[in-house]
Amino acid sequence: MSSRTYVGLGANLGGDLLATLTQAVRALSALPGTRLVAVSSAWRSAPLDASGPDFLNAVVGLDTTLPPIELLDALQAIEQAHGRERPYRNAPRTLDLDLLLYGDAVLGTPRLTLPHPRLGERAFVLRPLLEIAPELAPLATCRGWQAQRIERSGPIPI
Ligand code: A4P
Ligand code: MG
Repeated sequence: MSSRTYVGLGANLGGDLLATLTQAVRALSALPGTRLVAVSSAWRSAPLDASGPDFLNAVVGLDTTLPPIELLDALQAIEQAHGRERPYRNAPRTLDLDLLLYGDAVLGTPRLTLPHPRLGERAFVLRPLLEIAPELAPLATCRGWQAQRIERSGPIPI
């Protein structure tokens, strides 16, 4: 049985951010037991609680038979393949992949928290997520997110 999951993508280092997101979406859709069901636009956003240049963010919807931890392993492998370094928390990054939702799973383990703990307060997650899944609007728990600077940049050419 497969589960509907949503993955957030973000990049703010390494040149062609749109190419990075596009390659990451292709890598996600090629995962075993996984089907790409929705891709948001790319959105340009100011760094939130982070430094460096503007981010390009997106969200994809996937149907997958991979269990949550195996999906997280796969996300981290794709990050590594894009040269992700982790000098400190919220450091600028070539590619960040966050597991936002996995079906209706609720999990609080050291390696994986579901839903993603900061999902409901960040425009760079909520704008692309609600673009492809407007029925998830009740997840926007903090009203301040609407004031965060973000603009639609264009489609992801997958
Ligand atoms: N982890 C626990 N739960 C999850 C989950 N649901 N999805 C653990 C992914 N990972 C999860 O993540 C640290 C650890 O979180 C992982 O080893 C995993 O076991 P990380 O990706 O190594 O580090 P990070 O990204 O620096 O930290 P974190 O907490 O993921 O930060 P966020 O919340 O991802 O924020 N501003 C804009 N405009 N756009 C952005 O994309 N991103 C961040 C990062 C900050 N500001 C931003 C953006
Ligand atoms: Mg992360």
